[in-house]
Amino acid sequence: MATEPPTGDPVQDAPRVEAARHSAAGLPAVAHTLRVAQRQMGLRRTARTLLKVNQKDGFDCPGCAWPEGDERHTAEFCENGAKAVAEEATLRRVTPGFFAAHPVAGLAGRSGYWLGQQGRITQPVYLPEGADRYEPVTWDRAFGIIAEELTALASPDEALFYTSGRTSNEAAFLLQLFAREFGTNNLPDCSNMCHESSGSALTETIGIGKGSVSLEDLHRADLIIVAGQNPGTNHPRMLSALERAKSAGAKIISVNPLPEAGLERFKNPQTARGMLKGTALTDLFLQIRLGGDQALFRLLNKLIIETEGAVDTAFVDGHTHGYEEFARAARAADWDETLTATGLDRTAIEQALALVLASKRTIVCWAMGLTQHKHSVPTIREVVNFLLLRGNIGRPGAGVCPVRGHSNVQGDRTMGIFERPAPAFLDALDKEFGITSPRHHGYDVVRSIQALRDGDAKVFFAMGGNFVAAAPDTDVTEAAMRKARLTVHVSTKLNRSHVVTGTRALILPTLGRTDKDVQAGRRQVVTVEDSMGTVHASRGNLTPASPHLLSEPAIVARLARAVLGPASTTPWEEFGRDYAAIRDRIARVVPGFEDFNTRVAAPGGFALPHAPRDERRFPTATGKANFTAAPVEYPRLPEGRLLLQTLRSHDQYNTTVYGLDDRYRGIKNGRRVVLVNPDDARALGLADGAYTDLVSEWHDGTERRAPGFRVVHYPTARGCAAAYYPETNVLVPLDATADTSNTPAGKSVVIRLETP
Ligand SMILES: Nc1nc2c(c(=O)[nH]1)N[C@H]1C(S)=C(S)[C@@H](COP(=O)(O)OP(=O)(O)OC[C@H]3O[C@@H](n4cnc5c(=O)[nH]c(N)nc54)[C@H](O)[C@@H]3O)O[C@H]1N2
Ligand SMILES: Nc1nc2c(c(=O)[nH]1)N[C@H]1C(S)=C(S)[C@@H](COP(=O)(O)OP(=O)(O)OC[C@H]3O[C@@H](n4cnc5c(=O)[nH]c(N)nc54)[C@H](O)[C@@H]3O)O[C@H]1N2
Ligand SMILES: [Mo]
Repeated sequence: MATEPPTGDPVQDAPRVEAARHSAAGLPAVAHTLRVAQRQMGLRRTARTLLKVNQKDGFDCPGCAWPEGDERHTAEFCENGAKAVAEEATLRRVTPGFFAAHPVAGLAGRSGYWLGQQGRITQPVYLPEGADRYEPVTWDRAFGIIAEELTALASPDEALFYTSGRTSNEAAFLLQLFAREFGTNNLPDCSNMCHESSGSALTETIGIGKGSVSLEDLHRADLIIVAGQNPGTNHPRMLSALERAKSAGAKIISVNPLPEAGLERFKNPQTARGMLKGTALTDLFLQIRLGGDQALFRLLNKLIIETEGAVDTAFVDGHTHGYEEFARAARAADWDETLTATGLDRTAIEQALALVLASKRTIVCWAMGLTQHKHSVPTIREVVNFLLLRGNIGRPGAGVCPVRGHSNVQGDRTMGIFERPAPAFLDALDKEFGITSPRHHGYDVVRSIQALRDGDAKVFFAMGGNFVAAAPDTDVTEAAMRKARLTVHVSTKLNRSHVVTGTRALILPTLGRTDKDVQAGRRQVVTVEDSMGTVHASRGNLTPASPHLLSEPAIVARLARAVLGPASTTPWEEFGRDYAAIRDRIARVVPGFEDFNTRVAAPGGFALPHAPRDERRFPTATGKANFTAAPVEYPRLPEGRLLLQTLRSHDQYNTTVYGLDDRYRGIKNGRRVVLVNPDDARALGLADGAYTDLVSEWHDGTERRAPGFRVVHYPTARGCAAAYYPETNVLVPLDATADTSNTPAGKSVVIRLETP
């Protein structure tokens, strides 16, 4: 039967390589979607769920954070959204019988793919000290165990509360409230590994860490620059917006070391023309070296400044600060150094400049290609400089567009999931609940790992996600996690983090986005915020995988009561029963959410205020948009080495592997591949199809090894290589992080290829 999980471990990594594709979506994507969905859900459930994705009366796709817009199609989802839904709505089940049959040590020998394929977890389970396998546990006992460990800590700061970005606003708000009432700001989240660099750079320069454009703006832009992002795989619905912009006359520049199929041509499955011919998207492809973006934008900025009439002086004079100092630094930009840093030729940069100067409305979109480098924050600040020069912020059709990953990662941050909360936020929280939140900062992801490693943190609680697989330096992270007294995971599916445990461990199974959530006899809705700051409701419609599941808000509410006891005056029971009551409190604590319950009832929801976009007001320290003038940095490679980026294949969602193909890049049936420019490979004596180890070299002299990768000759930029995460996280040193944001620098790892 199609919905049975595989029994053996099917990961026989035996990659086959075909020609890479030059277009994305189209018929193959539709066929692929239906095949994957049916395998997990069967035919009836496939139809029932896929028709509800991203509909105004349906649930928000648990895939990416791309917004839906007002005109929706009957099938408002993409191939990879459908895979995310199928993964959650699967009919496969992990029951107590499964845990009885599989000791944890055995599960730890399985691949993440195999673990994920086993299905939805149906009951809470507990791994007692010294036991070799998880056993069923009641919810009350589970909360009791957590309370026992938390109250035994010497300080609340020995506890860590991690959040992955699928959590609803309501659950996120409760979790941060609980953590602060308990007494800590240790609220690391996946954002620390994701768009933290964007948040850091934007808050300082424009006063708010979020993007400034709407879908409408994209449709109206003259020029869209997509830098360091692979939307064909990771935000497929963005291709429709790019197509629409193109048909209204926009130009698109892609800046990427890889030629990504989705940016070359989009075959829109919603239109007949799209299916047949498709739309060419990219007008100019800048095949940049990894980490060369700051140098590129700095030179473009110099060229703009040196072009008569190109700077929007009215905007610069009226709305910005620091222009003179920045302009001095920009004028000093050097062509030769830029060509070295970027690997581009002069003509390509001149073509880009021509498109930039011809545009009155420019948007820059980016994702992990800009955020996961040592110098990511200055790189993104340089993008801001670039947009400010020509007044491209706070004008229709123009602005910054950091494209978020997880479907509610932006909302979780808005709800206060942040280890460095603003004092004004804590003041409002304290006033509303009559508590005293700690004011000192907590740990982010990397510091949490260091704290576990050094014995400074002892309890790890995760609201979703797969911490040990997503975090860098796998061996160090896993060893750190094993030192914890207690590890707790609120999860839908099994993953690596459940089998790398502390002395005691709990798995608490929860409802997902697609599941119907009924509390005290009443159907509940949750809310999410998309990448463009629109907040809307989400309602699942499937019967939950098991009657034993609790919703995320119910779990936090019951946990909080178990830990804080009757002394807490927060109405946790009411919050667990009625999410509207949580929203009433959010409305009083978080600016922009006034009248939350009424406004979110409107189909499509409402847009949060964004001062730079709405009124060209910049709530920064200077009260203006800030130009910044950091020195230009780029990675320098020792002889015979390559710079590795760790990225996503088409068949995965972060650490969740759906399958072993990366269709657009022509890779089949395997994930242990390393893409290398053919000239570099030849210089290193490596034929296509050769096997090699990846050895990363860190400047403290330590080395890390990932064995057995098949070399694929691939047209990436010279000096650069690419391989999939999470397999390559063993190579990323814990200390290799971005300045200021502390985001792991997973897109610039110095490696050598070593044939054993
Ligand atoms: N199907 C699917 N959808 C997803 C996800 C998923 O795993 N699967 N993950 C979600 C999440 S959490 C996130 S954060 C997003 C991630 O979305 P992306 O950021 O698109 O994901 P990556 O695969 O990391 O791709 C990075 C892209 O940047 C390019 N790049 C790398 N380094 C550089 C550089 O130095 N300069 C430039 N200019 N380009 C560079 C790479 O070649 C690649 O095209 O997607 C979200 N959506
Ligand atoms: N080397 C390298 N490392 C990276 C990256 C990279 O590009 N390179 N990217 C980074 C980025 S951008 C991110 S965002 C992180 C991702 O880090 P995480 O968010 O921690 O990881 P995910 O793989 O998205 O988490 C998947 C798990 O979430 C659980 N889950 C799914 N849905 C739900 C739900 O509705 N509720 C609950 N409670 N649990 C659920 C399932 O058990 C599933 O196994 O990884 C980061 N790590
Ligand atoms: Mo992400």
